[in-house]
Amino acid sequence: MARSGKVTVVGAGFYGSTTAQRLAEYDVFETVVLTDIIEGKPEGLALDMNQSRPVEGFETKVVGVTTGTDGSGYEQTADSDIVVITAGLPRKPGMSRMDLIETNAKIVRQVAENVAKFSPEAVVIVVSNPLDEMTALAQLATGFPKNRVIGQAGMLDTARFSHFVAETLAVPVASVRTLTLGSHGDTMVPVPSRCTVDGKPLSDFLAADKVEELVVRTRNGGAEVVALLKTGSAYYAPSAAAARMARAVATDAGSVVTPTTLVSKPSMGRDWFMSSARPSGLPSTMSVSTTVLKMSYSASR
Ligand code: 2OP
Repeated sequence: MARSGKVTVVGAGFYGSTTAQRLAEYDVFETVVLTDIIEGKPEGLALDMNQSRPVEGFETKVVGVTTGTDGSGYEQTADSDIVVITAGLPRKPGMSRMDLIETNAKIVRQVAENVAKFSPEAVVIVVSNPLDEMTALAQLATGFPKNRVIGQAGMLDTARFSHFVAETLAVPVASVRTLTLGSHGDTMVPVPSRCTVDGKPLSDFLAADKVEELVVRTRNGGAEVVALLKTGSAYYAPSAAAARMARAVATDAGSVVTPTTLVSKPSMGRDWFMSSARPSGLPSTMSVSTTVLKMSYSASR
């Protein structure tokens, strides 16, 4: 099988390392680079993942790189086709994603500048929180065209909605289709009217108050995990979504995802970051869907 391309995952916490692992196990990339500022951590995790190759049966090479805040180490990420930015602090119980904005903005800005310097042609997928704002910041700091800086949130939030519906109805998750739009935060918009089970409307199976419970649980899906973990936030579902988006971009899969991206609305006099439904594949082919419901960020404020 032909493998091609280089994908870099910035940040080797649970989110970043599980994303790197999933990307490596897809076995479609030549190289997965995992970076972190904690000396030895990305190298150790990369070695560990590489040692799993005979068992899992993948040939992709994982490279771990310690980076410095001065940009040292980034040369090993050079010419990445895709960069997934997971760097930054996760939430603690009781925190909103917005509580992370000051700390994570400094980190994401510095990472984005180094990404722009060393991988000027990359597609950037941002997962750091607060997601919509960090995606906007990364687009501004890289100076990349808007269709090359996308945030991962809608796919995760949609997956959570689908899981809750499938679990509630005790049906296979594969029979459920849902859609979640809007910001990756309190103004998230799960869309029950777009939810089907075996092709039939969700309202055929659940009363409106039950549907509303699932909507609220989806909106709080990340916080529910944070409250249980006590330290750190979710990473299995988030990394599944981030890795799937990276693979969709790399393979031009034509799948439908809901990225957060800058959508210019000249008639409104400002630009917005939002999650919207659109075909994936190469971001340059993306077009704004009319199903966009909620706008979450003004980059020109
Ligand atoms: C979540 O919702 C980490 O923001 C991510 O779990």
